[in-house]
Amino acid sequence: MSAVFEKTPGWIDWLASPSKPLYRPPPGAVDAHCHVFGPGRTFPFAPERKYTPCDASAAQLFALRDFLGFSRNVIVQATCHGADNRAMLDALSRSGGRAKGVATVNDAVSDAELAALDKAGVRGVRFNFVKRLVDVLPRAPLMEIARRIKPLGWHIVIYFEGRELPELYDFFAALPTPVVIDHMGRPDVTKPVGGPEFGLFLELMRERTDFWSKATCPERLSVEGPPDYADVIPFARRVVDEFPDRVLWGTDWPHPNMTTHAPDDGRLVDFIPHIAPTAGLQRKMLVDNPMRLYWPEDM
Ligand code: 0GY
Repeated sequence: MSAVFEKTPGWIDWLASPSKPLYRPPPGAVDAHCHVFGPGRTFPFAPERKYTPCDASAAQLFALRDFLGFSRNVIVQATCHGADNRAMLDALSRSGGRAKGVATVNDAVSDAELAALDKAGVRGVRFNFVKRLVDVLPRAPLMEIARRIKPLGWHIVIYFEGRELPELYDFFAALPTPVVIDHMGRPDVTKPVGGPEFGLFLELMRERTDFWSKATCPERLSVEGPPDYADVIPFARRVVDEFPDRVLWGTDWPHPNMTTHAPDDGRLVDFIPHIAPTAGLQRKMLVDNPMRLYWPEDM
């Protein structure tokens, strides 16, 4: 069935037949950063969206999970759906308890709606500061949302560009809940790992010991590109080495807004041992850490 929405021109669809990874994740591994899109006919994209994706359904996500050797997903609300979380919630309801969610809410959300999201498996909200994805968000309502979700035991997922961190640092450091940073704060990987830009991100992680980072998105951060994304490895290694108990990993399927290539999810899984070289580190990043954050009841 064709989608009712026209994709953004130049949109690169996700790869329908990824390669089988050579690396086998440990039993119980969690893909802690992925999305669902639509299907647009059932779950229309938000009027305020900055891009229109191809469809990427829950069934397709769960088939990929099994193919790659993962057990669970954390489904992060994508900006193309705005604060309409229905596609993500539908995916949670179809997962048999094997997916948890991160929602987008605005300050008009009611306590009853927050409670319903919690019951459905949502464990956090996402604040997005990437200017090509969202209009600038005023900080006071975000802080109010943060205050309101804290009693639920949720966390906040933040997405921003590394070059913007100096301006955002104090706001982040003042957030009252645990925080998960998307994609290592999107460093410019042409700059040194030991330089001031990545250094500020590391400083934030050190200052707030309840902050976590996803060592994700080599396909998005790399300048060298596939298949090895080698220029991203030193950054991800640094995060895994210094924060082994606060690092997560995910595919980022279905890879929104890729303009250079369609990432091969099998090769992305093969990236894992390059950034987490021991079985112990892999187990923390893929199983223990995401389970502690998203499924503490199952530990
Ligand atoms: C990602 C990255 C991107 C998009 C979104 O919510 C989104 O639209 O997160 C991006 O374009 O960099 O994590 O999926």
